[in-house]
Amino acid sequence: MTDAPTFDLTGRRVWVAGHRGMVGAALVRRLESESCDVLTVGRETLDLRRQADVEAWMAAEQPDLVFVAAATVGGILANDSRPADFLYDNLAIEINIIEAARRVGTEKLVFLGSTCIYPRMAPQPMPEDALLTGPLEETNQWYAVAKIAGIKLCDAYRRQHGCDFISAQPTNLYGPEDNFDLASSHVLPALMRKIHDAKQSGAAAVEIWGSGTPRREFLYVEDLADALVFLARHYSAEGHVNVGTGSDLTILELAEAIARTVGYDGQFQCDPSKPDGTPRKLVDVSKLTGLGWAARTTLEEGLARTYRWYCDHADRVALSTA
Ligand code: GFB
Repeated sequence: MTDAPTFDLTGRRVWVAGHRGMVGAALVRRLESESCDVLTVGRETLDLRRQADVEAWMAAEQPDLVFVAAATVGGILANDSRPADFLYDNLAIEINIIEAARRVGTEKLVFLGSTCIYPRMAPQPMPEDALLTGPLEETNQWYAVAKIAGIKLCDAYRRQHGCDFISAQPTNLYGPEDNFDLASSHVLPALMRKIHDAKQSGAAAVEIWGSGTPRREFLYVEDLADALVFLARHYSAEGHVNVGTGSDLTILELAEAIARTVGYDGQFQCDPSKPDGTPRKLVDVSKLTGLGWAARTTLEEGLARTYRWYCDHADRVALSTA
């Protein structure tokens, strides 16, 4: 059974940093069912990489709870080709928000990690204490180093300043508002778009990057948003908490599942010139289930909902990536 909340959301000012991204947008939708005031600010008003601006905005807005869902993110090729952006932007965003939260007396802060923080050859499923036990995957080490620093900042601020700052560590995510740009997206939206286009054009085959054999775990973003609200309420300790479904599949199996959702019966062709990345990254969710939370959305349901969103927004997606 879940313990009584350590943080009550009622009447609180809750800042979702990064509300236009997939995770932030899902958090804003999830918080609509809570009696709290949700704060958001667009990047045209506040550049989170500018420390003085972040401090001034937070001092004026006085959030009680902050979700750090803002980040420079992308799939395997984006990570590999823009190492400076992935390292600098993410370090800057997290140090600015975390330090400003301490200065203005924010009561609670929830930071988000990423599965690439774990060593490339971590034991599977990956427990929280696998962190920093071995070398990182090359393709996304820059993003990983920034995210590890954010987790450690939360722990350091708890130890030195007594701040109630916690970290959640989500597995690969998907859902409405995902990035469907083929050059910078993660695998799931990329394959959904490619398979949709192949169905429309009657193409006989769809290209899959790499060997199709790496295994990945996929969490529907609305489940993540629910887990983050749960952790904000119930978790108050040093050390991050994995958030996942507890099961994974190969990239080729994912492509087949998306093809069933889309209604495509063509073939898949692997392109070995593209990187595979980490062979497997399934997170161990026993810490989170022990706290009383488990994912609810099956991959089949999540794919169906995401595909419905994609079809409803296909014009916007096409325009934004032209
Ligand atoms: O999702 P993804 O880009 O990143 O790729 P990671 C996962 C796997 O899918 C890799 C393969 O083996 C890709 O080669 N794949 C097959 C494709 N077809 C495609 C395609 O059309 N597009 C893409 N993007 N992949 C990311 C990290 O790692 O995961 C980030 O780079 C972050 O830093 C994120 O941690 C959660 O799962 O390998």
